Amino acid sequence: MKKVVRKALKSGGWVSGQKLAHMTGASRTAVWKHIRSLRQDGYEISSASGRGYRLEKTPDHLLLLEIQDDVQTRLLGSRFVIRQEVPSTQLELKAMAAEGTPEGTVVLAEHQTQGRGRLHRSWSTPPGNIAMSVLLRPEISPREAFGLPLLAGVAVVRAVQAACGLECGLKWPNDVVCRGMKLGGVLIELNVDMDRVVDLFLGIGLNVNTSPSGLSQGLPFPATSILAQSGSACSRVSLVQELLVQLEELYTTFLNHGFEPVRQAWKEASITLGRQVQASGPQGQTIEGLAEDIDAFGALIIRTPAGEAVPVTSGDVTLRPQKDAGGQT
Ligand code: BT5
Repeated sequence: MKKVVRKALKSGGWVSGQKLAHMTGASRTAVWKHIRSLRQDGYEISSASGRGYRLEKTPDHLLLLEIQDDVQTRLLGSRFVIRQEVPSTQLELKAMAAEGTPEGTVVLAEHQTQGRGRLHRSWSTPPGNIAMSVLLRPEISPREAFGLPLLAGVAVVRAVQAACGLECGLKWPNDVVCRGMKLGGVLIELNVDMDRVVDLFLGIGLNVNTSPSGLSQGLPFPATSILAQSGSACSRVSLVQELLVQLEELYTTFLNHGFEPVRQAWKEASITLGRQVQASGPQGQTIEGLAEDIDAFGALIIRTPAGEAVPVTSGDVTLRPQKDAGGQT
């Protein structure tokens, strides 16, 4: 019933208590209680005698009802769990997967105390950002799963453009970058049985409505947020909904047609290809050269000065400054 009241108010303008009572089939006192409960959730609702109620502002909390309301996906969001604070949404989702939660389960948290990056690094989640983990169960090998961080990166770039009107790009393998600064990152973790993926935990961290001063200082790679880049806040509810739509579309393409269409989409959003780069492998080795391409599994192909094409499958990449730059990376 609360949902009916909320939807009626969201259609805009004044709605009388009588009309709300009629729509919900409840008494005007019951309607008033729902209005009070919505206000407690953070909705700003004006009331005026003879006119009724009017929604002034929807809260930017990651409210479950708001996200579920209009989500346009079939698989992703089969179940939503929204927490105020968790150590890590990845850990939360792993525990739920062990209990048999369905594919498509989405965990979101307002705050993480032990947010995780790749290679045992940490991820900070100041208030107003997105920390999200999605459970997938593709019938693929671990090697094929290597393309999933790239797929998720494309989904983030498309969603940020569609929901917030901001252009950003992808730095191999998993960084979402805007004007040379890190806006977000992707973390994929797997449960594997023999040579098949059992559970794939797709984590996305995205700096959304944090002011520049609220972003972690002293990071090796400068950080930014959507607010800092565009100058205005972006609805995290719309952004999460759009992210799920883009993820589902790309994931379906990947399952039906393989990695190639995703690879092409990644190349279009890349800020890595065509640049001189330095890659550090997990064993600390350094590979320098031109970032030429990504292969059929998502490995970065670096053409060394000696002319050798070296595939890089893990680690990090540093972009060398461009001579005619302007810093647009
Ligand atoms: C990543 O790792 O970029 C993947 C981050 C994934 C985070 C999500 S949040 C939801 C889900 N639950 C989790 O616990 N994790 C996932 P990596 O490429 O290793 O980058 C980590 C590095 O980015 C750190 O070592 C810092 O230098 C930097 N960093 C940390 N927090 C940041 C932030 N909020 N914005 C920009 N850079 C950050």
